[in-house]
Amino acid sequence: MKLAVVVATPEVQPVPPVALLSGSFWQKLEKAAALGFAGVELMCLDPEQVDRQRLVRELSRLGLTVPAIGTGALPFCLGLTLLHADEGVRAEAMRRAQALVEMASELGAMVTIGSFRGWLSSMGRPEDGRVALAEKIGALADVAAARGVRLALEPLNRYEADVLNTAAQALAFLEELGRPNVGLLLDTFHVNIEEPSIGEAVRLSGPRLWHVHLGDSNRWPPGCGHFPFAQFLDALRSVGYGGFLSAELLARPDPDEAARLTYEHMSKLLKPG
Ligand code: LER
Ligand code: MN
Repeated sequence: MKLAVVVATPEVQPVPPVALLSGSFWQKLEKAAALGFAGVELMCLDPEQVDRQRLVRELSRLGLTVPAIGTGALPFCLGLTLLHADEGVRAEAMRRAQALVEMASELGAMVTIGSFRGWLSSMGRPEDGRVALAEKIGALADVAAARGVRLALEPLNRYEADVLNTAAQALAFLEELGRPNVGLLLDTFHVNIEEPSIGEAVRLSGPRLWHVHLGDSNRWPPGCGHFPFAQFLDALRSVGYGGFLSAELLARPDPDEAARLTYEHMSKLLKPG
């Protein structure tokens, strides 16, 4: 397992509260590498506005991987979600997501789908919302598959989503969806709120678990709340999870210190013995 940190690309304004590190985008990459992170998860709005040649050069120079591109800035900054009462918003959300899939294919990254899915309640009857969600994610998955990209669907707590709150619900949705390039992202902050059992959520997800977000019970850096990270890592080891653990948490006490505290706490727990 390797550690990553969520950073926002330069065009993302305002920076979402769960993206870390301060300074210019290029300074954030430098800082991530200097702290010891192996990866950066990019929260991006518009790949056209990112100097992707420079990005690839810098990632290679710093030895950083991009495990995932996050869609969370699309709802946060622009109010764009796959489910929405306004058809224009739904269409623009899909267009943006496809652009992120293209960027992900250049970087060998996944694309995450968390709050970007939107609310069932915005689509009228819940049954209609669910059908629309499956259509949207299915269509995006097909675009992604053609480019060799995987999507990671994230269960979110009940205060942030009215569909797919737990691993079991998301797995049932994946079963219906029938797209092998869609898997799961578990975020410890949401897991702590919704899952009947932390270990069981991981074991249930098993080989469909492709990505992890880190945040303590209060969404502060690991070690600043009461989420049982050691127990969580044991569960991840028991299913042979070898992916990234990506810090997506509140920038407290500040964006640099939050990243440093996360690295310090998690790297100790990951050390063998
Ligand atoms: C939202 O709380 C979250 O965890 C993000 O990963 C969603 O896009
Ligand atoms: Mn998350």
